[in-house]
Amino acid sequence: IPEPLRNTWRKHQTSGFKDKDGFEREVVRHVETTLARSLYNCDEAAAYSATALAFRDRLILEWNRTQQRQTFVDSKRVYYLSLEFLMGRALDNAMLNVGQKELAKVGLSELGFRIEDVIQQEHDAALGNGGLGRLAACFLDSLASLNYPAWGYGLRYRYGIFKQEIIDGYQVEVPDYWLDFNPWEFPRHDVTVDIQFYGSVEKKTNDAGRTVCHWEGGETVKAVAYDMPIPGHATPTTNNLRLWSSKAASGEFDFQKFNSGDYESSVADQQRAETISAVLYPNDNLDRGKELRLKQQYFWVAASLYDIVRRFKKTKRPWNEFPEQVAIQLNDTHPTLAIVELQRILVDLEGLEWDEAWNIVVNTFGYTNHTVLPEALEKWSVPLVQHLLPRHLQIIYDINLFFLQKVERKFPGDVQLLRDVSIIEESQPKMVRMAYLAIVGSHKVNGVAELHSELIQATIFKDFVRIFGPDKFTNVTNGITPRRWLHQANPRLSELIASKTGGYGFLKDLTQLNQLELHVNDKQFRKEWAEIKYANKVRLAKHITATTGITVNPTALFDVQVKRIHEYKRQQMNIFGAIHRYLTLKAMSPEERQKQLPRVSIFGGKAAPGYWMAKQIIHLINSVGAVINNDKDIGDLLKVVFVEDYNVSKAEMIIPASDISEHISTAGTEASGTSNMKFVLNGGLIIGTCDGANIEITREIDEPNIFLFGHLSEEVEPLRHAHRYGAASPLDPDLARVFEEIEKGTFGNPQDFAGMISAVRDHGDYYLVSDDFSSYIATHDAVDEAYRDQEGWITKCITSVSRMGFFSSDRCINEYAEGIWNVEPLKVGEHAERA
Ligand code: T68
Repeated sequence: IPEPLRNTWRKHQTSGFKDKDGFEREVVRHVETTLARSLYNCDEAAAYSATALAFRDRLILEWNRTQQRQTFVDSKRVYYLSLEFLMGRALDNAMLNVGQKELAKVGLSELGFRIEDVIQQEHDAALGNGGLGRLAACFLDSLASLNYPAWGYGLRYRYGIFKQEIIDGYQVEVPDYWLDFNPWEFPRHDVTVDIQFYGSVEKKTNDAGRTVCHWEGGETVKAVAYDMPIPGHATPTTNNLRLWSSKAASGEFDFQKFNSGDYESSVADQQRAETISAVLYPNDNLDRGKELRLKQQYFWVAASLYDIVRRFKKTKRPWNEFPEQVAIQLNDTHPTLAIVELQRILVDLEGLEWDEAWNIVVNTFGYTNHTVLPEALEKWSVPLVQHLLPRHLQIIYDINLFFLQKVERKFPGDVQLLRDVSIIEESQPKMVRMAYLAIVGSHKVNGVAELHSELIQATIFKDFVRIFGPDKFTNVTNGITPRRWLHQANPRLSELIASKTGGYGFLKDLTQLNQLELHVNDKQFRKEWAEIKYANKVRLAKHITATTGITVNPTALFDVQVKRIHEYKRQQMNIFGAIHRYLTLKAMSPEERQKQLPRVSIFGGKAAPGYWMAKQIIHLINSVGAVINNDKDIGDLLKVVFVEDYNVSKAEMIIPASDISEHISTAGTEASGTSNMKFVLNGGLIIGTCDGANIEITREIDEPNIFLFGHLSEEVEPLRHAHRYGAASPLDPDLARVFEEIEKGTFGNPQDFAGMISAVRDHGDYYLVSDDFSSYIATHDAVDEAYRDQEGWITKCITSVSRMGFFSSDRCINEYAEGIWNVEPLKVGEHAERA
């Protein structure tokens, strides 16, 4: 727009509602015009839609300004590539982050609605499986809150993680179609990228006499951008999450085929293209190597890189400045093809020399590893990659060749080493080892908790530490956003903390929580603390009764394990422990029983649809619940509850209601865990193994405030070895008693649970359930003891919360920014005017 006309624009620029009246006006306007409804038929769903649209309008204006500012300043940007973003609900978060929740609460009530009910209308954005996807969401919140110029890139799945129903004690999966009404996304039909698959590679000589590779033929699919604004907390910065959706390249079905009567195949192409972004793979910590998954990965990576490169090229800078302008973080190996794709762009399309290009690539990428479990390490079959991405396979072979030459120079004659570190595994068929490719193509590799980072350097990546030296490998312990996981999930606790720490500053600097320790003996404060926990438990108890029909006593100890169901996380040990408790109670006299502490054992989590053992665990939990919960001898002393369809919004209700939560993975298997941090931050204690971030939590809050048990990670391999070669210790007697009861049929057909039992008793007990069982049971007895002393318990809770400052994702993002990305936050005030 020419300068003389810009005044007209400036005169009419809006900034969204400013006060309660303005908010109400916007809601009414959206109800009446956007939704075409009126005060006579505005239900809670419509109230939600209109409120969301009112906030969206505000966000989008800030979003625009943020993008203008970032373009104007043109400093280095961070791109976070993740196949999963487990965002949960957006409205509450948006209201809190822009600081307008109170206003909306009053406004909605004047319009006839309770804000809590309106918030509950929103469908979770569930584009992730578990910890990895939720971590990406916390990172986006921190990046925006700290004013980093950052974008997330992901896939816009039409179906997120399935909805779980429990029918007759079994998990049933129901599709999660979440896009019916999604006010938080902006389709950018003008931002599209054509993505190529299949075809072949031709070598040609260009005018300069240089051989260049042309990737030709094959099929093309269109990527369409959908943007979601990511508001920072108490800052105008509103970053962008760009999700790609797939469409047929022509955009329409084939009219020629249609006219000639070939109706089916005329729509088939379109459907095939749309399949790419149709559904999230529901496996966590498991790699299945499916072609469609590889297609998803390349589709997303190629579209994102095209976008990033396009943005860089607009600045007209020389290519060697690319790593000074762009940092790309790979969330696990899922986006590793980005390394290959950038090398392809630079060499094949931009004409750079291999070495110059490779230097740029390596300095651009960082890789985060999230697991040591061998079944989760991604590998793609060479024939599959050859077929789908022929040019990329050539580049991977070249990367490998130059890498192995380097290894050979450093360790001459070590053929075994060459075989061990080769990006190509010499198996049948040959496989591309994505983690190795990610290491070779990145300048930094990090694990997600101290123990985990040590383990990857000592085990799966040890040869790479020898080759590249230790400086390439680092640790960034995970964190969580206190905005969602304290302020939003537990508003009363947040308010109480604010009253003792001089306001809400702790939400932006979580170390300020340490001031709470000064008040640990303040009677009134402790009383309010306990009341809040109780109120949160009452709320959860109501939800449990409403959804399962089970009544639970909110004064009982709430013992919670909510996370994906996986053998390594050992929900089976937890339910065996509950059976043991039941048998112990049954064996007592009624008088003795009455002295026991009442407990509610709460489970929640999804099993991957193809993970038979995990489904058996869910079935056992429900079957045990059905017996115990109806046993008159037991009454309130023990209840076993499975909360259906655990997701982010359920977590926001469950976590604040926990007294003790379980983080009991076999030592060395849980990379970090992040819910452990959420539970402690919400005034719950934890029982756990010396694994992942539990170790650092212990260091921060101190041993007396955590219930640790079980074998240490260095003991795990020797024990497994002993199991395998016969020298194993016999089955734990208490566990044997539990198995006996299951096999007697007390909890239904024993055949249904035979697999779980034989995994422990007959197949080497890989996850050491029997080895850890006695210390697990003894530690639960210690939990009971500690809980009886309510005053002592509250002291532990307050002390722990006050020491949790380290686990903010803000700290974590600052570590990435300094140690890996070399980026700085934008000073918002300073540049806002100029832009
Ligand atoms: C989790 N990983 C780790 N993976 O298990 C957890 N995997 O310890 C850690 O705290 C968290 O990452 C964040 O670092 C996962 O959640 C997956 O969900 C996943 C998904 C697809 C393929 C493999």
